[in-house]
Amino acid sequence: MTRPALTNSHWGSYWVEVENGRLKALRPLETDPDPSPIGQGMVGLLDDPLRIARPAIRRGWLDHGPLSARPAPGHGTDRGADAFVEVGWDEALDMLAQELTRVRRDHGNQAIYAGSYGWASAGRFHHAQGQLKRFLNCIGGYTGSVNTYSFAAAEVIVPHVLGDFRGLLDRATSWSALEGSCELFVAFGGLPLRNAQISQGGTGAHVVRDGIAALHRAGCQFVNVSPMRSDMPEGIPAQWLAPRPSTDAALMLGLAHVLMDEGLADRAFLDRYTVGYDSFAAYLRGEGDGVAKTPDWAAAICDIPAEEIRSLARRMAAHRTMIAIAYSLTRQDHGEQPLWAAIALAAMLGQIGLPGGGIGFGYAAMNNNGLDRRLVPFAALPQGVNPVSHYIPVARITDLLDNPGGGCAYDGRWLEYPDIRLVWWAGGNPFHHHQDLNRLRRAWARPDTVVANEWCWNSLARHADIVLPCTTTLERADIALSAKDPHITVMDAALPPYSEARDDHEIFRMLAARMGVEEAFTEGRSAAEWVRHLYDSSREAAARGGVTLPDWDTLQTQGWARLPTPDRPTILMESFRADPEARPLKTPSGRIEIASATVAGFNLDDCPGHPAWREPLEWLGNATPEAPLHLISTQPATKLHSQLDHGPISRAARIDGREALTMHPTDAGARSLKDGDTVRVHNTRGTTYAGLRLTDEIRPGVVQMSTGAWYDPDGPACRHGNPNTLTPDKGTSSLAQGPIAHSCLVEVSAAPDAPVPQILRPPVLHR
Ligand SMILES: Nc1nc2c(c(=O)[nH]1)N[C@H]1C(S)=C(S)[C@@H](COP(=O)(O)OP(=O)(O)OC[C@H]3O[C@@H](n4cnc5c(=O)[nH]c(N)nc54)[C@H](O)[C@@H]3O)O[C@H]1N2
Ligand SMILES: Nc1nc2c(c(=O)[nH]1)N[C@H]1C(S)=C(S)[C@@H](COP(=O)(O)OP(=O)(O)OC[C@H]3O[C@@H](n4cnc5c(=O)[nH]c(N)nc54)[C@H](O)[C@@H]3O)O[C@H]1N2
Ligand SMILES: [Mo]
Repeated sequence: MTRPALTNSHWGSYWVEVENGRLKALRPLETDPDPSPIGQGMVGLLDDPLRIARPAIRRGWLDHGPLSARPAPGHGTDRGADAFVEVGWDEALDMLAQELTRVRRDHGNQAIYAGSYGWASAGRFHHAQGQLKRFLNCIGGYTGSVNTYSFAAAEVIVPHVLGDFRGLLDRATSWSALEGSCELFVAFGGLPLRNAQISQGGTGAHVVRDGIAALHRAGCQFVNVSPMRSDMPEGIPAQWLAPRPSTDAALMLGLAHVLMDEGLADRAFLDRYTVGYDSFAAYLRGEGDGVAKTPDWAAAICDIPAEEIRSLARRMAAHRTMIAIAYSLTRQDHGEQPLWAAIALAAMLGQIGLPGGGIGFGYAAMNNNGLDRRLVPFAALPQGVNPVSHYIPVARITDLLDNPGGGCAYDGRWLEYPDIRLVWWAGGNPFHHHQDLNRLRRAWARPDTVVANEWCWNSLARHADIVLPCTTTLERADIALSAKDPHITVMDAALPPYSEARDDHEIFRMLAARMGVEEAFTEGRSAAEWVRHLYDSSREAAARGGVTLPDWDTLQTQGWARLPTPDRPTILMESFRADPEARPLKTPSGRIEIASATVAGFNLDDCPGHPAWREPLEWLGNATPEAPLHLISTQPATKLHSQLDHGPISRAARIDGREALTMHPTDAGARSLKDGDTVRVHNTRGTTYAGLRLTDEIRPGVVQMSTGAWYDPDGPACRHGNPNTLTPDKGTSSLAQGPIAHSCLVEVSAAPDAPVPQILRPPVLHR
């Protein structure tokens, strides 16, 4: 190979520089106008002391066998606190095969939970969850999960309203369609560029900074509706409206009331393209509950002056307006409502389907929302068929483990929780992503066995019984084929696997051989043959859609290629607007359902049949002296979730080795706290320690922490700054059951004697 090694990641494509067998640097691909520094966070990590070198078994599990993990009355397990014993691959896989056989025989396959939610790594073939699920389907299946932590509420409500969710997400009105036509961009949750560093499945070019700048140059005005002023890029002037967190639905209802009241709603659009406006309007007038949703009513909830609400509604009606909703608005209690209310508001403006107007979801949440791209159905590793019918909404994991035989309501159904005996995670980190980690940790003691495929000793690996060390993307050959990005990139094996680490695929192949299903699992292909097969099938699928991809050899020589841009900029729901009879939505009515008879028919008090205000579990409207501040836990600027938290980029942003907590100087003054202090952030669920950062770019009464600090438990506290020791573990509603991390009250106090973080030291390992 004459070209340097290339790699791709969720944070971009890089040329890989290796020196003396070690990763030296990652140089961004030359096509990237705005590369992310996150990639450099990998340097030094591939062979550092936190790398998992050999299979490891938790001491207690090894000594006493799986059933010992079940807590006897009066004492729990040491899962998460125990030492580990390193063993050879044969020993580890023999024990695991025996345990799988026992669990299946005694309890059935539904006793295996392998929802295994998480972002793993880019790469079409070496996708950890895909490999895990394919393997488990070869031996009779597993209990799985549906929806995401990102926007579960949207995934469930939007199909009732617009007939589809994912398909619409992929057809978001593009930056180029907005440029020159959008006059007013109202961004609920802002446009935080730090989040646009990420592109699921990889990217060759970060375009959001330029997209926003081009709109600004074309005369577009921005409104940043967010508790944080810094949610707008520097240099882009924006009106800042800072509502109380978790009250956007009320603000939107107030805006809708103005449109209705002042005759600004587009009746022709509502009549032709929507159903249910009349019952929504009756709710706005307060016909059922006696409460009119006026701007004054909204102002009392969201704390934006009523006059500002009126003036914004009039501006929205007078201009071509894009209503943009950050994903974060759906990760709060009743997270179904802000998005549904925003769709109703956009329908009242009558601009859906026009360039520059309508509704958008997740601009700047990731790089790939707002790209013009061909939607090619790339091939993925087939997962086979799962014979187990049990599943959970993904964020109900603690309830599942805690409450066998119980269940939950979900989208008009009742889901029963099976009795889980074995939990398996590959490519996700529940001790990063789940809420109320102290509660998860207690429930996590219940299963007999926990298995994790990981590459570093993070909080997931430390909470497992059987730890299987996997390779990183830089140690295996793959290909990045993201349906969300126009770039196709070769991912080279730039380095040999570290120590005894194996590819996830190879780990499952070795297990499949022990379980008598190797042929079914591999279909006779090696890993290299699979990568080639997925590429060739994808190339054929693309050709059928009129898109020519380079042949394998050409791609390997060039390293990367870019799909041609579509002829016309993408406009969400353009074809529906052009001909709603010929191209109806996939809703029962074929139209936008401002009110949904289906949702109304579920009879859920926490999610009625039209957008509505429901008081969140925790918000500034019910703050207490014990928990007077609203904590939002946003995405981290220096990494992707918990990935690379132990690397140089993430560590450089720490304050005394802990995550930062952002606070307004007024709130700090009231507590005699100053910038740089170590603080204790606490509520009844738990505590986390943090370093204080003062800024006037945050609404007083609101504090902010980024997610991703490796959970470092010390009793109910996290020494390191993981906000999920504080967040509540409740579903958005009995419709979607999504996570509600952004609805959380806390108090902040000085903590001069805070414990020193321990998690960046490797665990105790015996041989
Ligand atoms: N408080 C709060 N909590 C949140 C959020 C919030 O806003 N606030 N946001 C939520 C959201 S939107 C999300 S999507 C989740 C994200 O939660 P996750 O996706 O679970 O978080 P990651 O840290 O990305 O986890 C990926 C894991 O995969 C591992 N990994 C990487 N490559 C490989 C591989 O090749 N093989 C294997 N086996 N493993 C690999 C990494 O080491 C890492 O542990 O967090 C959620 N949690
Ligand atoms: N660098 C980086 N980028 C990422 C990720 C990462 O880990 N690191 N994760 C990726 C993933 S998986 C996802 S799902 C997306 C998530 O994308 P989002 O969910 O949009 O991201 P957040 O950072 O949680 O929230 C965005 C902003 O919403 C504001 N906000 C919070 N609560 C409220 C509220 O109640 N009302 C209003 N109006 N605003 C509020 C906060 O100020 C915050 O800065 O990000 C992706 N991008
Ligand atoms: Mo996410």
